[in-house]
Amino acid sequence: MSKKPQQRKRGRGSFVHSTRAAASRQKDPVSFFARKALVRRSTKETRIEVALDLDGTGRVAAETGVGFFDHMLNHIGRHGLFDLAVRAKGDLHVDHHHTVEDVGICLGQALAQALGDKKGIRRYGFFIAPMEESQAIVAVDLSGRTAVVYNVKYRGSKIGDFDVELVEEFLRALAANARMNLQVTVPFGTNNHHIAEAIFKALGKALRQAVEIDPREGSVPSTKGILA
Ligand SMILES: [Mn+2]
Repeated sequence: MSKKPQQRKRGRGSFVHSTRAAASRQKDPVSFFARKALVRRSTKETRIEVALDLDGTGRVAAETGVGFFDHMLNHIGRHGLFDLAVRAKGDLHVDHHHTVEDVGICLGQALAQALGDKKGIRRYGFFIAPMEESQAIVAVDLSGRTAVVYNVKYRGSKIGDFDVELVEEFLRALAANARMNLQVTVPFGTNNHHIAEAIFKALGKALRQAVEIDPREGSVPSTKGILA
């Protein structure tokens, strides 16, 4: 029918995955552009690159220098079916805080960028993830307004050398920069690793739903006509 879909030019480095354009797989005109983003951010505390393709296959390369955090980023990408590359060089000699929070900022910005005007998306997503003895419930609304509910109790403050409070820091940074409503509840669970893992898996699944193109939705899914 029409011309070949254009891709937005974003990448400069080989760091970015070469992925097929969403438009080549979906005939829906609302996904005419590839839903990708590349975010770079440098401060005195961290240097971060995030490449994101919402219509990926779940390929993730996460190198933040924080092993447990890389493991969690893998869950977001794998279960969100995103292609996601995260490279961070942070002040880990201080602690993990700046690195984890700033990756949240960059991933949130990448989400917002890749979503563009949000035309045709489902907007809402939710998932209940069981993980051994733990369960996490995550609900998201890509509303353009930031709100976070984080209702999680851990046993102890660490997962290996990772502070569990950083999970919340990451999620708050992500939600603020993606401008979404993010609600996380863990009704039960005893193992900190399982609790965190359930949260990140549920987040990936919920985001996948929310960013997905709804074939019946031809415009921005809001009575206001805008999600910003
Ligand atoms: Mn694990």
